[in-house]
Amino acid sequence: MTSFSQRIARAADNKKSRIVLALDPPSNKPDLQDFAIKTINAVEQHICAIKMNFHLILPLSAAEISQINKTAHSCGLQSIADIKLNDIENTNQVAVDHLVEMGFDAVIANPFIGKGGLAALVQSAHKVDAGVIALVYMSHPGASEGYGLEEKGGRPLYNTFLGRAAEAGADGIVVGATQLEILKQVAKQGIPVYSPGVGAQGGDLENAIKSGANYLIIGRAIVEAKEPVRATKEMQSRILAVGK
Ligand code: BMP
Repeated sequence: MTSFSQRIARAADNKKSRIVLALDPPSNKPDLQDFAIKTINAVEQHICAIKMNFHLILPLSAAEISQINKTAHSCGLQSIADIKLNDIENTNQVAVDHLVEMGFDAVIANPFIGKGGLAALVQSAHKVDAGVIALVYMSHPGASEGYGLEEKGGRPLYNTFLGRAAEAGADGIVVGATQLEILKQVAKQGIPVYSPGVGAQGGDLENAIKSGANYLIIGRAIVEAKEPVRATKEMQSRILAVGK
C-alpha cells in the first residue's frame, strides 16, 4: 500500500484539485450521514479529500462514519480525521486504531505532546498505512497566544513544532491561510502544508497558495454556500489559475 502522502498527491492529480473539504455542518443540521454522503457525491470531482471533525465524529456512529469513508474512497478521495490528537502515547495509539478501523487515512495531531509522543504516533500510524498531519500554526486569531509563544532564547513555538513534525516524519503540517508570513517560512521545509482559513475565516485563496500552501482545507465556504458544487468548482479553478 502506498503512503497517505502519495495517496493524497495522486488524488489531487487525478481530480486536478488541492481542496480538502471540511464536512462541517452546523449543529442543528438533521440527517448528518445523508448530508455527508450527498455532499461528497456532489463535489467529488472538484476535491481531493474530505476532513471530518467533531461535527460528524461526535454525533455519528462508527458504522455511519465508516459508510461516509467508503463513499469517499469509492470516489477516489482520501479522508482525514480532525480530532487534533493531543494525549499520552497509549491513548493516541488507541485513537488511531479506532480511526483507521473506521476507514480514515490520516489524523491531525498536536505536537504539543512532545517530540517522543509525536514520533511514536507517526510510527504507529505508518504501521497501518495512515498519515499524521501536525498542527504548526492554527488559523484563528488566538493562535499567536499558543503557537506564537516564544521559548527561552526567543524561538517561536511553531518553529519547534515544525522541527518536531520534520523529525517525526509527519506526512503534513497545518498552517492557517490567515498566516501568510508563517506559511512562506514553513513551506521551505518541504513538508506538505495543509491550510485552513480560506473563506469564512477571511483567508485569501490565491495568497495562501502563493505563500506555499499545498492543500486548502475549506469548510463553510462550500458546505454553507447556496450552490456548493459551483462554489467548489470555482475555488478549484482559482487554485489551478495560480498555477503553483
Ligand atoms: P472553515 O473553512 O469553515 O473555516 O473550516 C475550517 C476547518 O478547519 C474546521 O473544521 C476547523 O476546525 C479546521 N481548522 C481550522 O479552521 N484552523 C486550524 O488551524 C486547524 C483546523 O483543523
